[in-house]
Amino acid sequence: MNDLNQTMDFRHQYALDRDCTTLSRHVLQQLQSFSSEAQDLSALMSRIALAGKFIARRLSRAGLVEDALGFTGEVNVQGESVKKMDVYTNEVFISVFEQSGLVCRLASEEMEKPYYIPENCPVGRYTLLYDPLDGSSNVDVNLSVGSIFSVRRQDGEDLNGSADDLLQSGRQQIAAGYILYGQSTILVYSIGRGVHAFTLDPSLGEFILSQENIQIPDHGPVYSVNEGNFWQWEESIRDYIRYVHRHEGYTARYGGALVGDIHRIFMQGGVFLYPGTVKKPEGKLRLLYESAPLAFLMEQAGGRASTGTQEILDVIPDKLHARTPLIIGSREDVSLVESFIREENRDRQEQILTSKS
Ligand code: AHM
Ligand code: MG
Repeated sequence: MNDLNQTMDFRHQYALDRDCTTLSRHVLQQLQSFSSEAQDLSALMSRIALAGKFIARRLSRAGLVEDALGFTGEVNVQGESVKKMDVYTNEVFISVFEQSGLVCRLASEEMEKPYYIPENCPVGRYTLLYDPLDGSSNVDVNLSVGSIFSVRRQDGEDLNGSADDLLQSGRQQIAAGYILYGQSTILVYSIGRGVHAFTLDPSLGEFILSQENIQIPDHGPVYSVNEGNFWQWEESIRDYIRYVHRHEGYTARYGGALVGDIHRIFMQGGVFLYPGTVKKPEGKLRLLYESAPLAFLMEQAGGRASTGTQEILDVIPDKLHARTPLIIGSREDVSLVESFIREENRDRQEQILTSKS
């Protein structure tokens, strides 16, 4: 082999096997601008990615380090037992935004009220809303979990600290995404220009573009729901489940962590459901930290997200921790579930009218 061939062979072995686009560069490319807003969004995404790296690192050694697994013994604002990792992940997001000058407030599923970073407030006109550790029941059994995030512009001064401006629809989001801590760590985001996935290369410590412009199929085989709640649902949801049981081409997949289940739906199509129950019609999932960010991504990928009767992105919450039923995924599958709900509502209306006449 001559010298030139040897050099080529060396380059072939060690060169990058893909175009190496980092997250911050991708944001700037998407916006085709170096405006201050573009720089802000790029910096925001880099901070979120940094939080993801801290969390992925801790999760990867959770069985080996102290205070990573198990419960703290406390109960959070959602009435749920707090895990040690819930506390850690919540604090990681706060730490990465302190002294960033970017974010004035952080509102999280784990905190009753938003956390203010006063030194950022004169310049940081954004609010980060997040679920730091989604699916935390999976942590102690080494299964996939995730973080979900959403960015909104701060509307007004919020001088009394009421954060009322956050009680607006999901259409106010300027960015949203999730980080899935699974076999590898994947960050999926959108700034309203498509949905893009980045995979963390642990040896580089960098998220590298792995899938651009993700589009969800109009229909998919998967239905993802906790069927253990079957007898607590309204009849319409039970009818939908009976329908998929009786028709070929459907398969159930449910991992207990929304981020993992939704990632599968993004990749393969289908529908994820967390409906309300007769006793709790609003369901379990929180609008601002879970449903609205995922709905933003889903619409960007060509899918839909609905409460069953309304688009998730149109729902205006009455409080920070408001919950909504969630039906999200491929357009045709979401519409099919809605058709069962409409039918039941129509039957109910007819019964009311007949009983009055
Ligand atoms: P969490 O954010 O407190 O972990 O709760 C949300 C999770 C979702 O990830 C998941 O889809 C759902 O709760 C699972 O709930 P269930 O065990 O009732 O099926
Ligand atoms: Mg959650």
